[in-house]
This record gives sequence, structure tokens and C-alpha cells, in this order.
Amino acid sequence: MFRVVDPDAVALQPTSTERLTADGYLPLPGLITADGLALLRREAAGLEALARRRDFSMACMDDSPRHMTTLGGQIIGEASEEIPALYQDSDLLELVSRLAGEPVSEVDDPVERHVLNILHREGDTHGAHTDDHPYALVLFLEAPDDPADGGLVHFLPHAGALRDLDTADDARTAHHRAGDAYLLRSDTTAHRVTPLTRPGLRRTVLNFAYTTPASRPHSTGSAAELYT
Ligand SMILES: O=C(O)CCC(=O)C(=O)O
Ligand SMILES: [Fe+2]
Repeated sequence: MFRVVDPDAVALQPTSTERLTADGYLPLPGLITADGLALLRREAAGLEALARRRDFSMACMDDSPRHMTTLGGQIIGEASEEIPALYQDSDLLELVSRLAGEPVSEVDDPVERHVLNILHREGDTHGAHTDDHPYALVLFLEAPDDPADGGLVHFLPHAGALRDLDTADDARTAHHRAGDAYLLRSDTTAHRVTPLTRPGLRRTVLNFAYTTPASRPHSTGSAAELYT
């Protein structure tokens, strides 16, 4: 079987872990193979019929906006073979562990393990938040080619408060194309996805959550609001 992701496509630097620790974010351009992208897009296209539209402000995340269509891991786990298989893939776990500089493992929570997020209308956005689990591997199935069209990741590492994302000098944005991925220290890095700027654009990601032996499970309730 062909590989869905190609760890060798990622230029592993000895400094990758330091970079992730300092920036809270590590780009992994071209991690998904061409065949892998076609497969994941087919899976996502089939799953989209099961996904639910969400338009609300999330109280536990400073009332930040959610305008997006989502599908939780509990449904992906029943409806897809390929996505759960990739989530548990030992090569992928090894890659994430190597980049994180510590062993990471699967999250037990069926909702949060792997989720599908689709931005597909003008103004669609995934507002500011932190995740419940320490690491997020975000895989891009579709994304605007032009950074001016929005869908950028906006992030602030080691954030004291979510509102600092809007004001801190060291907050950054990053643009990704279909086939790219990034790894985020997602429990301490405030992050959001900037709004799509016009109709006709689409941005679809899979978010794989991973945990570590040292991390204590905590739940903000945000996943239940967005994915159940
Ligand atoms: O879409 C992204 O780039 C981020 C997704 C995310 O933050 C999440 O699903 O928790
Ligand atoms: Fe997140």
C-alpha cells in the first residue's frame, strides 16, 4: 500500500523540537503524499454529508466565533477506516514523537482523537482557543492558494490569555496549501483560523490530537460544543 504521509518528505532538522518549543508551531510542508491527498479528500468528501454546520460564539473561549462545518471523531471512527488507521499509524506516531521531543500517544476520547473541520462560506472562521490535549497535527486537504483569501493560522505561543493573540507583538500567521501539515503545541499556544474572505473558497483540515504520559487530562467542554 502507498503511504498517506511521507515522514521522509519533511526535512527533519536537529532544531525542529527547539523550534516547536519556542514557537509553539512547526510547519510540515508537503507531508501528505499525492496519493494520500487523493485518498483523504475522497474520505472527507464522503464524510461531509455527516458533518454539521456550526455558527455560535464559544463562551468558554472568550466568546470567540465558530462559523464552520465539523465532524467529530466518534462519527469518523465509525464511518471511515482510513482516517483512524492513519491516526494510529506507528510511523506517524514516531514522527510526531521525534518532532515533539517526547513520546506521544493516542488520545482515548473518541470525540477529540481525530476531527474534520470545513470552512466553506465567506467569513467562515475557527475562532481563538487552546486545545485540551498537548499536541495537534493538522493535515490540509483543501486550502486557499492565496494567503490574501484567508484561512491562515494565527497563533501565539505560551499565551497567558486568549485575548493576547490580538495584541501581542510576537503573534504570527502562517499560510498552508493542500498537502501541507503543521504540528502545534496546542494546549499552550493560543490559535485561530482567519476568516475566508470571499465566497467560493474552501479550507478542509483533519486535526489529530496526541497526548503525552506527563499531561493530565483536562476538558474545557469546547470539544463537546463543537463536535457533538
Ligand atoms: O484548522 C486549523 O488550522 C486549526 C484547527 C484547530 O485548531 C482545532 O481543530 O482545534
Ligand atoms: Fe485547535
